Amino acid sequence: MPESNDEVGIDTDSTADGDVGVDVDVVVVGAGFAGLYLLHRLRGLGLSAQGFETGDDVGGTWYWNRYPGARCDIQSVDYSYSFDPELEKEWEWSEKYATQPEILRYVDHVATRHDLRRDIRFSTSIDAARWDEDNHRWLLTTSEGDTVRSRFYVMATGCLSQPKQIDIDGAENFGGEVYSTSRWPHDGVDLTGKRVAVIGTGSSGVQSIPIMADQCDAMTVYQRTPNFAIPARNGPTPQWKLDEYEGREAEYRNDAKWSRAGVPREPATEFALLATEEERQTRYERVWHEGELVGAGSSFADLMVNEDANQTFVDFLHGKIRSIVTDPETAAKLCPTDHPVGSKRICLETDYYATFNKSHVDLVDLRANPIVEITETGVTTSDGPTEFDVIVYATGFDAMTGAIVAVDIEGRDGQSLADKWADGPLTYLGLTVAGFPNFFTITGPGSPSVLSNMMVSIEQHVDWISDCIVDLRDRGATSIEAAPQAESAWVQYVNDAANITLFPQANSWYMGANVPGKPRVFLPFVGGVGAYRQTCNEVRELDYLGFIRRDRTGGVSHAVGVIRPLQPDVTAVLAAMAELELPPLETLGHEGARAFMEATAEQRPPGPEVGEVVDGTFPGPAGDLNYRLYRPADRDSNKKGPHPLVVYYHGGGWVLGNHMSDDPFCRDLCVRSGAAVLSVDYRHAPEAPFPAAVDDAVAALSWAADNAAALGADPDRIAVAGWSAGANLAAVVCQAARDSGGPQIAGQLLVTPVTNHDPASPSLAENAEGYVLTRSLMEWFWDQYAEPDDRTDPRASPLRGELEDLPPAYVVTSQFDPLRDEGRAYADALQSAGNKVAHRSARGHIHTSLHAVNVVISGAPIRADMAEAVRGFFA
Ligand code: NA7
Repeated sequence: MPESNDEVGIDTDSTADGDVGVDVDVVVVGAGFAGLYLLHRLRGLGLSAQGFETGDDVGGTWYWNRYPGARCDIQSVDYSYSFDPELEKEWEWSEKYATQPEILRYVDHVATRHDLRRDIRFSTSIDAARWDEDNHRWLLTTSEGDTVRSRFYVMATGCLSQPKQIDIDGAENFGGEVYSTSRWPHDGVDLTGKRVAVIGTGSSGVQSIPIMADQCDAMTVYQRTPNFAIPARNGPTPQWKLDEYEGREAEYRNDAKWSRAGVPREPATEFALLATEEERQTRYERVWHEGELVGAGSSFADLMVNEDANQTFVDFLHGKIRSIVTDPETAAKLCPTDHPVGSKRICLETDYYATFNKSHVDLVDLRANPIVEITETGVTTSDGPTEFDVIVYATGFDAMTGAIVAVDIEGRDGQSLADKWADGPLTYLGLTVAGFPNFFTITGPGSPSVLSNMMVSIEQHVDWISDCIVDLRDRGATSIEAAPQAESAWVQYVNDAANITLFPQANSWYMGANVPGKPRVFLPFVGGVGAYRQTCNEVRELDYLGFIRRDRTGGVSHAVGVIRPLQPDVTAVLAAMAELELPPLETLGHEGARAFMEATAEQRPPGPEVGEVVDGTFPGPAGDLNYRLYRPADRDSNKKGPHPLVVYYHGGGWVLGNHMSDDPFCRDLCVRSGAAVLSVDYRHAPEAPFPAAVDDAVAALSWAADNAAALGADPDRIAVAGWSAGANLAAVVCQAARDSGGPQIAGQLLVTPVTNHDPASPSLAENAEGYVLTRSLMEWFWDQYAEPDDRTDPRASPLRGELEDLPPAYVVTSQFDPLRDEGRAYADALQSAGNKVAHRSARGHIHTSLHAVNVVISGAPIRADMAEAVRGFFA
């Protein structure tokens, strides 16, 4: 065992503790890829470290999972360490996806090369861990009964290391041989001449079934849920991969670090729903022939966020399965229909589907014929018993959290980690847990981990933890711990990120849904390794934002704050915009700004299909103006309209935009609310300043009311809506209609409205920069639109108007909008004046994100609420 080193290590000034055998800087649990690299890093930093490993040698998941056909599913070139360039040079992978024995040889080679075994106690686990607050140390109890004391405690226990308990009645009664893919005997299993049952068709089942089927006499595969699989097309590393990698290894590794999945690949920018059928087929065929998970999961930009887009790939894969499996009934059973493709980890297969063409292989669909029990001689389903010599369980893992909560971990004030995580894991960055000082998890829940190339994620975590420990050492601090506020904000962010995608729809181990009783929470962070790395780097650069540090003398420092307060997709859009280094809109002049907005609109994804779109004109006070009418599709073809009508005013600061510029948003509102949406144009500033837009907006409403029937709408059910400056006009129109005795307005939907010219509003100061609508842009809009004296006119600042007797209102404000406070103030004032008002505050949104249909997916639930409110106006 290594000795603690007072000279270079972390402070070891605590009182001696008689029953403690060893006192080290860091205890590392697990000797897989993560634990080994961490031990290597710590040694290089002059820290004393002790590793513990349950197995009797290194390898982690590759030590245990020795089932036939076990391979990695990320190409070996990628699924290998990058920290040691010499190692990269001297090791050559024999196959695209290395087998378990070859990966284990690699791990052995690394452990030997860096002499890592000397710091590891094998065949020993950590059973319990307790934070000793007085001494700022962890006390760890081993399976041998001794106690080890350490300043830091790191769980490098892997995400798929705790096998799921077998949860099938009678399993213990079986008298034949029983194997589990995750604990396969080291000297192999001979299945020759045997009748074999396999339960489970995840990756382990898919990899092992074809090989076991080749050996045995008869095989029955018990399938609860079919998985999507594409051909692995194993063989030597493909030339295209070598071309990308060889000769530019460092650059390649760096690209991997900043990629989405930890493998360099340009993210798809095309949308499946915009592509032609032929384009889609071409791309899916390429995925099918390439045999790479990363390619499959990112074939189109909308694949994992749009169900219709996803279905196009589902249909393609179903077609492939039917083309391989000759019996149509078996093929149908093998076609997954209960989850979007990619929402469970796609399997890489070699002869898996073809195996079901063999006469000695049967497939039982457990949804149709559930297992009643396992008996002494075999498996009984609702169809009757079948006898077997061998049962193989390929039933998966208690993923991501299982191995961590298997240890009895007690943090500050005796808090148990298992209790804290009873409703799902709470972590800050997937690295640390509030209330558990100096405790780290490598690739823990809340980090990209299993959604990425694990090697990239492991190295990033090890490096971050090592830097953090060194930073503490340099400051003379003795502990670091996540602040509860930072932790809950991160958990929220991780959930928000998952909820943008289709991932939560599947009953997957990503969701904890495979383990009975486990909380249904999406465990990994879906935002990608590059964005995540950036986040962790920023936390460090912001003096460990969200962390509390303590020193020996009781001193406390806390970098208060939250690292990602915006919605994940809003963050991504802002990052993409920042990369474009666009000039501020107001510097382009009104013509230039309009041209820019039009060009941008051409590149955005479209909104949903509506029943009908009709363009036309209506008479404004100074000449004809354009409108675009969106009619909902009538679900019942015998019952056409008339629909309620929403007169909609577009945004653009009274300067930009037209009746088509909010097209996706209008479509979305039309489809969701079932109302016809009439998007009307109005004259713009500076050519036609205040009150031209107001006059036009009022005229549009009157014309719509007079012509509703001709538009196929119901004249007695008319509401108004608008976004930004358009919401300003909608609010003003309601006041005008009240004052002039009509038309009757059923409701007003005001989305991030301008309601007042108040340069002193706190939200204008807080969100003045960085959230698209800046203070300077807002002031420019006002300057174009209204003379200073006119800005207090209620027709420009409706908050300053008479607010009694107005139509019911639904006001939406965004948290990071300079206009947030005036929107809220309008909602409050409407309420005080006795109107019916609902105010919806959009957490993590900016001024422009709510109406960015199919771009900012996190706005969708808020748009659904808006539509519900519109339905309510007409109820
Ligand atoms: P998985 O992917 O969790 O697969 C486990 C399989 O076992 C899956 O088909 C399960 O069906 C099935 N299962 C689990 N419990 C039962 C019971 N009680 N009855 C019938 N079937 C059951 O684990 P793997 O080991 O295959 O792969 C894990 C990861 O390792 C993989 O994603 C790669 O990253 C490598 P279910 O789908 O839950 O209905």
